[in-house]
Amino acid sequence: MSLFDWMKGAEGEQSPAPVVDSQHKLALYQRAWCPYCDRVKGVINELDLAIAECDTNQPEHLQALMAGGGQRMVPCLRIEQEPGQYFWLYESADIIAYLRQHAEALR
Ligand SMILES: N[C@@H](CCC(=O)N[C@@H](CS)C(=O)NCC(=O)O)C(=O)O
Repeated sequence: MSLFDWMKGAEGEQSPAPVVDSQHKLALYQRAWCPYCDRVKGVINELDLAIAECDTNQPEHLQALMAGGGQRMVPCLRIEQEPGQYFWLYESADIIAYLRQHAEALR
């Protein structure tokens, strides 16, 4: 392993988002007036997926996002990899890439 690889690991690179077999295992944390959220929601519509939305203007959803994902930033895709065990995917571009890549398997 090179020094460069070791340093990347030391920075705590995030593991890849887990692949799941149903859109019902996903939830999008989002809120109104967020252009990044709107971009993700546009792609969800385009792909004809039905993904639950959690509005972080509601305190219980904001609290769940911060407790699970560690940041208040939206959009964030919650992926249920095992019952009750979640992976939190931030960044609209990464969420969109994940949905496009796995759309067929999710339907
Ligand atoms: N690079 C991020 C930017 C997302 C972003 O800036 N979201 C804003 C809302 S539009 C946000 O949540 N800011 C942090 C905050 O309000 O606490 C992405 O593309 O998803």
